[in-house]
Amino acid sequence: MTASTDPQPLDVLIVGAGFGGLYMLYKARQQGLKAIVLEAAGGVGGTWYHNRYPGARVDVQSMEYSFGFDEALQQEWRWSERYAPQPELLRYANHVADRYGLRDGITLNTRVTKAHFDEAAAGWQVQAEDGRQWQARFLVLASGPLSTPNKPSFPGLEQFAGPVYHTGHWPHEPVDFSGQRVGIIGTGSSGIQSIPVIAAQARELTVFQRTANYVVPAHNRPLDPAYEARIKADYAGFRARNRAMRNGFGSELPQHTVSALVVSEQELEERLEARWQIGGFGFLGAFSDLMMNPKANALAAEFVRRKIRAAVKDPAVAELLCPEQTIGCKRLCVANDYYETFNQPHVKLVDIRSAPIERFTAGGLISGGQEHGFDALVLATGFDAMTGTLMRLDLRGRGGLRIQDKWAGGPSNYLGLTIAGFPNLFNIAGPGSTSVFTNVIVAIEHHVDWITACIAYLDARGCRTITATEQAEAQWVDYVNKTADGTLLLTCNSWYLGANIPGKPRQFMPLAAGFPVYAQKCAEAAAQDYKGFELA
Ligand code: N01
Repeated sequence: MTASTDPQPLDVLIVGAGFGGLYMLYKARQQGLKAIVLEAAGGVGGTWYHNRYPGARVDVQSMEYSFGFDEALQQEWRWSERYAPQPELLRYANHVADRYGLRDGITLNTRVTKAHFDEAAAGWQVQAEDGRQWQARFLVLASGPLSTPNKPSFPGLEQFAGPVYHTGHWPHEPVDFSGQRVGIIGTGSSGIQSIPVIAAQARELTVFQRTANYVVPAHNRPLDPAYEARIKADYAGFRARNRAMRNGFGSELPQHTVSALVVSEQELEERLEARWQIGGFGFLGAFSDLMMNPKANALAAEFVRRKIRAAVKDPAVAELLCPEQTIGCKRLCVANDYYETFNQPHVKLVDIRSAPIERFTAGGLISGGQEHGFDALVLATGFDAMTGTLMRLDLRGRGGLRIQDKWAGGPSNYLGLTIAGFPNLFNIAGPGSTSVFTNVIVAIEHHVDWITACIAYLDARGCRTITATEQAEAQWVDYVNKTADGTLLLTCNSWYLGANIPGKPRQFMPLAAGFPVYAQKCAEAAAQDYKGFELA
């Protein structure tokens, strides 16, 4: 392993051993580059290493949410379910690390805290928490868009006597809620997946909800061997069709070009019902304008509210579970049996919007003047998304420019990949790219392929540095903002906007242009000799 004593700088230093870091290491080595990964955790897998809460599973179908870079890998790996559970995804990450001999390039239990650009060396000086240092020509941040848990500072939380778990940082030892009274705060994707599973174990479950969310059924089931065989018969074609989709997945569903506003009531119902029965994100593709037109969106939202009222027996609880915001503005949730869970007598729903949490006590919390008791607390309160992990790094570019100063008003970058003032630095699946709007593995493969091609280009021409120009970056930020402007994505308080973190600048962070358009723009910049960059 290259550490401070090694006089030879690395070609590439990669931060994070999730899917992004693993593929980046593989690809860099394929290209003959000397590369390593530094990973804070005790194992590979990133998201799937940390998010091991009860019920954690992917909500993009397994046959799509997997690497497509190697035909042999995609042929040999077998998923057990339509939506793979977290332990299987973690096994997959470990399989990839072993299959491609990546482990000797990965240093675990090593949290990068500092990375400074060194002008004289035209590269990066990187330091870990324990003081070890590395030098590298290129720095690739594969630290994940959803990797820094959001732990709100609830008054008096430290007084709570029981254990507190965060879904995004779940312990590795088994957590047994049998016979316990459990409280859970948060009803986003993590909360919604874990609530039915915790309810099945706990003696009592109290769900503290600030904002109700739309949940479409997953209809998870064992993977159909006939479906698997059909996909594997032309996996490359399947991948290519998915890459041509706006979100990088879902090519098996027909694309509807019809507006929800022009069909009869019966046809509206039938089409939405058909997508409901299929399950998953395809629900929002039932019509062409659900994410563009508020009236069309309202029809789909009302359809889901009718489903909630039909599923939940207590009308008052059903009403509380009915979301008010536009559907799809906050990320749609996909899960099994979520609404039905609230029919169980030991599951209670508490509205903390009308009666906010006042404070914690040793035995629970007080909201609306009423004490709610529980033995263990689960925070399903999400992440400081997209920028949180970088903003906690001592990351300094040219002339000592700090990322905290550069991004004080919100993230800015070029192509979602590079930051003006930070030469030779690449960010995988970060803000300004379609990252979290796509099947993230499609986003990762695209980013890594682009980055490695860029490094090959620079090396072939003897260039030492590449830096996005201020002008290209400003135009890109403008493009990211304009793309969101025409949509309903700005109509609610989502983590896409940073609205879940008090004090975070309100800026729409991911690019809503769709993956094919985005990939085309990245390819065009590369084909025009890295237009928008300064090469030196
Ligand atoms: O986090 P979230 P998540 N007081 O931010 C509430 C991916 N993911 O971990 O909506 C009270 O969505 C907050 O309330 P509100 C996926 O991209 C994928 O669930 O802000 N409540 C909300 O209900 C997802 O979108 C998968 O009013 C507070 C919840 O906590 C992303 O990760 C699975 C609060 C947080 O929801 C994040 O999902 C899981 C406070 N102070 C996650 N602060 C799959 O692939 C926050 N909340 C299946």
